[in-house]
Amino acid sequence: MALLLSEESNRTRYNRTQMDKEEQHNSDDGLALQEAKPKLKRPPLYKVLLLNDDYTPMDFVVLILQDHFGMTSEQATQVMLQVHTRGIGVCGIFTRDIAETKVALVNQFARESQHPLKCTMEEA
Ligand code: TYC
Repeated sequence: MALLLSEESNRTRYNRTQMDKEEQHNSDDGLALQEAKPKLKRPPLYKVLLLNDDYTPMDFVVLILQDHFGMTSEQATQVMLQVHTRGIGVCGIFTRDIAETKVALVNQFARESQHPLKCTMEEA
């Protein structure tokens, strides 16, 4: 009886050892693995702004808002008047490269047309 018990317990121990080995083989050798987080982030956005001045003709500003920012003449007139009365206004919100390009094109067109109109950008 003692022998029987002892044999059983040896077999139990053997099985446990085998299971441990398999488990170790199939797992991570003790390294803690963390699942990778999905790492897509939305790009930062920038407001493109127009600044008021005393000399640029209202029609010229309206034209810029239509041609560079896709506004109707009604929308463009509203934004132009907002800039005219408040000093500054938002033309649109874009990713950085697009905002930089719009600022550069608007300022270039204003300069070539000899108007002091200034366009700038800031993080939204
Ligand atoms: N203040 C200008 C004027 O009275 C008009 C104007 C509007 C100029 C908007 C710049 O971003 C501007 N002629």
